[in-house]
Amino acid sequence: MTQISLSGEVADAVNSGRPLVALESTILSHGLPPGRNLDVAKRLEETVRAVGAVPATIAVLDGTPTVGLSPAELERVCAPDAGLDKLSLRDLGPAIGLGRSGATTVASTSALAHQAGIGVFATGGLGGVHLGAQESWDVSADLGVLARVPTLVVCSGVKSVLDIAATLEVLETNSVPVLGYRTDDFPAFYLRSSGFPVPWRVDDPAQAAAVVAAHRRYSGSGVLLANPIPAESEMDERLHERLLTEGLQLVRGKGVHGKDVTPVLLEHFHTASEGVSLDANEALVLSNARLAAEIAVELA
Ligand code: PSU
Ligand code: MN
Repeated sequence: MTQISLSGEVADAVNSGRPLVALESTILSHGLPPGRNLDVAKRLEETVRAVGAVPATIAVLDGTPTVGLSPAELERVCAPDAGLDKLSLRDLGPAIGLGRSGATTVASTSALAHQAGIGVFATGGLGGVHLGAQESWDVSADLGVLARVPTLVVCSGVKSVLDIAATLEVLETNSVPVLGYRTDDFPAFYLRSSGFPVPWRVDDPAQAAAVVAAHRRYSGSGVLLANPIPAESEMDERLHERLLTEGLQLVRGKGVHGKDVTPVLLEHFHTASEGVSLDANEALVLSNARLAAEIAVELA
C-alpha cells in the first residue's frame, strides 16, 4: 500500500504536537500562472512560519501523496510544464494506484491533511454549488468532504461564479459550521461581502480555536472559517461584474464543463483584469495563511 509521505519537518511537528497548516497545490498549478505561483507558494510558507507554525503544502507526486513539499518539489509543482492533473478526492485512488502526479484541491488536501494528523488548512476559495446546478448537478466535492472530514478550512468564501446561497444551504444541510471572521457577511472571494449572512461570527484567533475545539467534541465534520479579502485589496465591484459576465459567456461559448470551469474562469479574470485579480488572489490567500497559522498556534 502506498503510504503518505511526510517531510521530516512535518513528521516532527505532528509527533510533537506543534502547530501545522496544510496548503493546497491546485491553487498553484491551476489557479495562478507560472512565475507567479512559485512566488506565492514560497510566501505562503514564509507567512505560516512567521506566525510560528509549520507549513505543509500537499500534492501527489509519482503516485505518492506528499505532505510537506520540499523546495525542489514545490518548484516541480509550479513549473510551466508541470502538466499536473487536478485531483479531487475521487481522483486520489486512481492517481496513486497508477503512479501519477497531480495537484490537490480543497477536498483532497483536507482528506490528506487529516490522515497526516494536520487539522488546519488555509486556501483561497472553496468550491461550491455551480450556477445552474439544477440542470448540471455540478456541486464541488469540497462540500461533501467538509461534511465528513474534521479539518478547519480557512478561505475567503466562494467565488461569485458559484451559486452562493445554494452553497450555504448545502453546508447547513451537512452540519458544517460557517464562521465569519470579523464579519457578519459571507465573503465572495474578490469581494468582502456576498450579501448573504453567516450564521456565526468570531473576532479573534482564540475564539475561532475555541469553536473548532468545541465542535470537534460533538461532530466529525469540518469547520469553514470565512475570512474576507483585506479591504485594500478588494476588487472594484464594476470590474468584478464585467469580468464575471464575460467569464461566464466564455465558459458557455467554449462548452467548458466540470472541473475545467474554475481554471478557465480564473484565467479569464487574470488576463482580462491585467493582473488586478492576481493581486487580489495573492492578498487573500496570504491573509488566510496567516489567520490559519494563528489559529493553529491557539489550538496547539
Ligand atoms: N476556487 C478558487 N481557486 C481555485 C479553486 C477554487 O478561487 O484554485 C480550486 C480549489 O482547489 C478547489 C477546487 O478545491 O478549485 C474546486 O474545484 P471543483 O469545483 O472542480 O470541485
Ligand atoms: Mn465540479
